[in-house]
Amino acid sequence: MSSPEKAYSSVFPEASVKTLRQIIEKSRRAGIVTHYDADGDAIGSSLALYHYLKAKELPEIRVFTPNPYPAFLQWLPGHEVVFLYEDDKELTGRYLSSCDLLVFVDFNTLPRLKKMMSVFENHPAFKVLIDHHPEPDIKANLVFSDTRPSSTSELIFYLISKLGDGRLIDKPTAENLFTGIMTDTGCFSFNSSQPATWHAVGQLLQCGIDKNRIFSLVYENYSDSRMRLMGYCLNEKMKIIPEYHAAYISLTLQEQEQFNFIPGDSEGFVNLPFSIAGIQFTAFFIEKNDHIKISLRSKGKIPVNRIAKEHFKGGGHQNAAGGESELPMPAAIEKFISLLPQYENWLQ
Ligand SMILES: [Mn+2]
Repeated sequence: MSSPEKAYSSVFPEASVKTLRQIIEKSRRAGIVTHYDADGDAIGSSLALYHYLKAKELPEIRVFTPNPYPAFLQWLPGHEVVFLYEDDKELTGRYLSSCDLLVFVDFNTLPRLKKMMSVFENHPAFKVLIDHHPEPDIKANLVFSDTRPSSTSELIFYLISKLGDGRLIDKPTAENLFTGIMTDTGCFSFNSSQPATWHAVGQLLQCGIDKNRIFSLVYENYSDSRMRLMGYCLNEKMKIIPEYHAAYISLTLQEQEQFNFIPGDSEGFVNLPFSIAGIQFTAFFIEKNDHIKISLRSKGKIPVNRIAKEHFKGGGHQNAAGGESELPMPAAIEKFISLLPQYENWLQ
């Protein structure tokens, strides 16, 4: 049996790990940056890294997201140090401009930061990218990227171990890493077939985390209006296209208002139709102020990242991707439906 610890050894060349160790030692001011509409893995991996760099006594460290993130993540240890770029562009811009170390976490291309990306144009800091999305195109001094790990959190667990600092993973760090792995695998229902993922989880449990409490804080913490919105989506908005094994749900601004929508309320909705026998391809359309945000999911070989990239200005993983459209809702849905015949042969 091969050791799970060796699973991603190709991601962590000795020379890169050594360079990172030296950089962490000499950096004075670090900025940890994650993507727009941050999810559990984005925040969990960023905050785990924050705790780790603190333990390494790096003098000043801050975490940044472009916009607000869901309430069900606002208990994660350290969440109070997360700065929202949208809240104070000048202050966050000033801090980030003076960083000597920037770590980009859980995204593969700068446009995922939306307007915040302008801060990083020609930025002189030492840049590190830690991510699990395919084909990263961010120019960084060090890139730790691989699509095999379940999550960026899992990758960070192994990176800290590689740096020889496994003992610095304390309970707050472990709670963040566990949350990232749990949410990016849909509670271990997908992207979690590798022993390395479970090895990491086993090690995190040994740090004294309360798995049931974390589950409850993330998944049993919604408002009643969110549950009613889910019921409405399933009963009135879910459409099934049996000949293409596809299903989609759409939500307008007016419907969001009707159910007192707050960020995070539609989390996981895109996966709901997979409970139906035979569904292999799902989409979720949600109206924002000036565009429609589209989430795509698939089973098997259907490359939703390619569809997102080619038709909806987005990208992601083979089975989980996102994009957007400037079209009105009915036209965006129609465009999605018109693409389905192309993928008929990819169905299982
Ligand atoms: Mn992720």
